[in-house]
Amino acid sequence: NVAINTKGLASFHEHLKKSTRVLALLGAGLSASSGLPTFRGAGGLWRTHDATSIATPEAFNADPSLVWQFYSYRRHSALQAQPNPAHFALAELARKMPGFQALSQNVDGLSPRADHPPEHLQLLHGSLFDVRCTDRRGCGYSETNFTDPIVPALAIPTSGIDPSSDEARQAQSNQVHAKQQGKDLDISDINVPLPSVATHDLPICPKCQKHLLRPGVVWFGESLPKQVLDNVDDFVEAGAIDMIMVIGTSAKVYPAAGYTEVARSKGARVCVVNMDENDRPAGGWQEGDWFFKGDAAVLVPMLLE
Ligand code: BJW
Repeated sequence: NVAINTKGLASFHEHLKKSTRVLALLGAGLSASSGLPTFRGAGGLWRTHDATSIATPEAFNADPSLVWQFYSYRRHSALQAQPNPAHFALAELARKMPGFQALSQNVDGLSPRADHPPEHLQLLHGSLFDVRCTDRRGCGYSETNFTDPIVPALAIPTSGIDPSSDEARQAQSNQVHAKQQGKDLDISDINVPLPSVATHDLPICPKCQKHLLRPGVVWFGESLPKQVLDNVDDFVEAGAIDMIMVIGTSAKVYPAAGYTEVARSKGARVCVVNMDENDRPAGGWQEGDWFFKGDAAVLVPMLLE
């Protein structure tokens, strides 16, 4: 499934060899061959939901049970998944090239688990495994938490449904079907009814013991972590950039997508790795760009070898 222009590969390798300051903008396609669904497009996580009905603070305030179930499922899937050769190749580049920074939009923890040095990895959209108190007036509690499920009520997809209801029978049959295929229930399937989990059974802050915890990810309308933005700005301001690799992202979400144009303004050439040639870098194609079509898990190790 790899359509690669060998002339392009040679010129890419030649340019990489001369490069000392390189960015990589990473998206969900990087983790696709680890078995984690992307967000948009066919098979995407949000195919049956409006993104804004889940990945916003308003959605969490309106229905924390729905939103926590979505994230509990995502935490579980990410923990089952393994980093793929592309995560390892990027981690290796980070160890070899002091002027390399990966700007990851992924919250799945696979780059850290591939031993990507943290000082070369900016988690633009946070992590599924950071949780923090929702109290706005200053509890300030946060922790890294890999417990799966994070609370017992988020364990069983059918819990909370009246066991005699049609909903429960449908959920049960979907679950049996999924289990027969060796899979967990697919929560993004609209045919899978979600139980309602009582708010008091959701993760509660252990410090204030009052407010809910929330996933430490960046939702629409929220600012990206200040320290992360500062780190990226410092890198950009430190000098010319030789190249930005744009890997497995639809480049539709800002400010992340905008880093391609920022890098261009510092002289960078652009290399896109994507299954879909319609997913252009923000600002469009320019003379001298590389496009490698196919699976990032195959292409990235070839590009970085
Ligand atoms: C493969 C493959 C394989 C498949 N190999 N490839 C400027 C203009 C317009 C709007 C804005 C703007 N600036 C800010 C905004 C508002 C908003 C925004 O961007 N909206 C747009 C959608 C229009 N941005 C924000 O709100 C951001 N905050 C912010 O800017 O604060 C200040 C501010 C607020 C309000 C107004 C103005 C300023 C925050 C954005 C947070 C995004 N959060 C999410 C959810 C995180 C939690 C979670 O995971 O649930 O982050 S949204 C979701 O999209 C997630 C992802 O990180 C992000 C990007 O998705 P990604 O990774 O690109 O995935 P896909 O599915 O879209 O694409 C996958 C790609 O892989 C495809 O191309 C496939 O072809 C490819 N692929 N398999 C290689 N094997």
